[in-house]
Amino acid sequence: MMNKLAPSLPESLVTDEALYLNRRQLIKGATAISALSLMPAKRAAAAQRQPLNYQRAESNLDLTPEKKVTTYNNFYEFGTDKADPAKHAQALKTKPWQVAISGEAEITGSFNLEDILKWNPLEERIYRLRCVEAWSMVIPWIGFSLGDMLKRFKPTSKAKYVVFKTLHDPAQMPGQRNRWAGGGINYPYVEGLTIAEAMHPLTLMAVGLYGKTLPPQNGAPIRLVVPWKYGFKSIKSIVSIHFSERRPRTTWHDLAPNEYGFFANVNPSVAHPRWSQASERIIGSGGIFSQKRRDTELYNGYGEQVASLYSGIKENHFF
Ligand SMILES: Nc1nc2c(c(=O)[nH]1)N[C@H]1C(S)=C(S)[C@@H](COP(=O)(O)O)O[C@H]1N2
Ligand SMILES: [Mo]
Repeated sequence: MMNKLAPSLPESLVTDEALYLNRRQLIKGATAISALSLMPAKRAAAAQRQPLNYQRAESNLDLTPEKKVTTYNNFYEFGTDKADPAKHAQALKTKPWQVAISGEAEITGSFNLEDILKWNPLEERIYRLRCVEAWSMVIPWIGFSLGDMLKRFKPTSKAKYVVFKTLHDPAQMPGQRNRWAGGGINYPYVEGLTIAEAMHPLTLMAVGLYGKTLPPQNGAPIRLVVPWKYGFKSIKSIVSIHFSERRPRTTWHDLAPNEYGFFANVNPSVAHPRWSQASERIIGSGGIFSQKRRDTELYNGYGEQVASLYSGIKENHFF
């Protein structure tokens, strides 16, 4: 389904980096103010995405158009507007990239993404994404099971939780420079899963979407995707993974403890304090006046696979 009202990205916005840098040279002599007006953030060269080799997936879900997936984003490190990440994240430096492994595991240390990528073959996973704001997408991710990666580090019996952190680099991330620009979040963004959730085969470490490496706005070069939980659990641009004995503090829970819990499993019958979660807007399904909705499913439709994770849990795992 194409969205006729969606603005299309003009060719002028996707000029390659060399050309863009040449333009910068050309305007060097201009005054700062006119340089800025010639180069609004929107004109930043789109980050180059590399094609990936991966095993394709079959799915009968209707994919969200790629343009929507890469222009309607939540990545508060780059601003709180849905269009901000695509505008402000293009210069994010994703090479070289390292992920630090620490805590309750036999093997810890810093690992290059290039090496991590050699450990497991890449596969496509077509998953629903349900944001806590009551909109949804269907995204063809490319990655590998988080559990397959974590097993290599031999977590100890004390590893009850896995804690993830996003890059903290205010020089690259304008949302981290002040509270107002970054939506009030105390950076770095932190998320966590129980060890059982982290080891579940559906839990994905994604490095690509739509056949290519992730664009920065979607969490390049490596991000989490937990399809049965609200989207805020799926932390982007990960630089640290920590095995912990204790439940960590997590970003959205810290920000509004009465609105966002640790588990955040999708449930249509548990309303957010300020809105219903019973249904969701399908992003890319039509224009402002014709956008379709669907009923939200328990565990976002993945209950058959994941409900057993919560059978022994007494606390409210829907919060
Ligand atoms: N570091 C970080 N990760 C993040 C966020 C964020 O603001 N910062 N937003 C979350 C939210 S609310 C959602 S819905 C998803 C959106 O992922 P997408 O932009 O790839 O669709 O990313 C999640 N991961
Ligand atoms: Mo979200």
